[in-house]
Amino acid sequence: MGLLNVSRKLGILPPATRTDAERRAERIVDRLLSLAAISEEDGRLTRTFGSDAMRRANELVGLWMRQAGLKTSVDAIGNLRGRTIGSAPRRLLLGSHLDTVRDAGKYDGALGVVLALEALAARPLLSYEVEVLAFSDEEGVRFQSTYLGSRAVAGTFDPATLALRDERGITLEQAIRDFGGDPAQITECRLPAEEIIGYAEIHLEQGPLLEQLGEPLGVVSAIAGQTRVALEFIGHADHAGTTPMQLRRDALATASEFILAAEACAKSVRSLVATVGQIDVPHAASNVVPGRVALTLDVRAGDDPRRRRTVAALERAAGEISRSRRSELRWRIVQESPATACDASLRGNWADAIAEIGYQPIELVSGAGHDAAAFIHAGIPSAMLFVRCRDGLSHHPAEFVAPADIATALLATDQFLQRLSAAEAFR
Ligand code: HGY
Ligand code: MN
Ligand code: MN
Repeated sequence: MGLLNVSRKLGILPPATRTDAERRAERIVDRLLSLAAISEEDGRLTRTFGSDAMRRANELVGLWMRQAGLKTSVDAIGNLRGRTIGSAPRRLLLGSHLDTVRDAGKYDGALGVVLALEALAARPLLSYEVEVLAFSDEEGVRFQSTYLGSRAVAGTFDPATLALRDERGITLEQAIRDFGGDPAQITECRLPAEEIIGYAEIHLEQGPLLEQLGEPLGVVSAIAGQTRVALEFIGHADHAGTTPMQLRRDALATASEFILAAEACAKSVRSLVATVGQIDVPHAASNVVPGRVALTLDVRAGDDPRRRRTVAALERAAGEISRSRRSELRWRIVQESPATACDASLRGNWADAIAEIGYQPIELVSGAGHDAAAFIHAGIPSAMLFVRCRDGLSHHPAEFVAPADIATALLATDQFLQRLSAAEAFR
């Protein structure tokens, strides 16, 4: 093996040139624009689990994977997977999610997949295999789930979630079949732990810290825990014109009192956030007192006992408000994910890679959930690289990551892969 190859294997290659990285970053931006045009809604980007838009996104990204020299497949839960075909006994998992929230930005999820492919397109000589994972459902928009795709790969998929129903009453199980997957084969998505070095994810920060610090990159130390609740207040539908105020059991007024109580409660608890993101008044009409209201509650904190205490307090508050208005409360925890710490060794590798290319390795906690949490829950070493985003904005169509910061993230990823190769070669 020539000196160049040995040096490459040992990860002591000088970083690719800035100009080269900026050229590659342009292709990433072009691809993100192409991907953002694949939506299930006109005029805005929305791609939810099992949709035709997800199928078309898998087709396009699958083509890019094959252009990067990867062997592609779609697994039983709709994850698109592309892997190098070599003889190394272990593999690094790289990836992020292809599903989006409604009216989403172009970078959330997609950046991690497209940037990973760009890093591999440079055909780095590595002492391990790589598998790029483009997950089928991280946001949980359609089923109020989280990490469906990554939990399947990590081996922690809960079969009970197959019974979750979307707004049309379609079960997750049926949606998987409709997409061409096989619920009975989901356990086959799992990779044997002994084959996995770990999971690495590149993701926009979705917060303002890096921009405030004037740094393009950060290393995630931990991912906040989250609880997702489905609530329903059941009052009584009545005529808006003839029902006296003191006789009403107005479910929307009850929900409104709860929403403000949840906001006040979260403001009083340090390092915790609570959000009612969805509210639905079935059979709503302007001249009908709302009889039923369904809403979602999302509670996040880096401290799990604090989050759980707050969720319990909010359930009590919802019950008290409901009783005071002669209504009934239905409260169902749909999903819970504990706070997770990223792997120290992989975090150190990201930090060294960032320092190698001349930047400060800022450490920060992620308030947003990420597929990396599913791997950490399964005991698989995982770490994330955060990339600065404008105004910290995300889950919004104006979400933006500067091409120069994408180029910097690419240089850091090149270094991360090479450093890991040296460590794996001498393991
Ligand atoms: O909701 C989240 O934190 C992530 O964007 N899925
Ligand atoms: Mn998101
Ligand atoms: Mn995301």
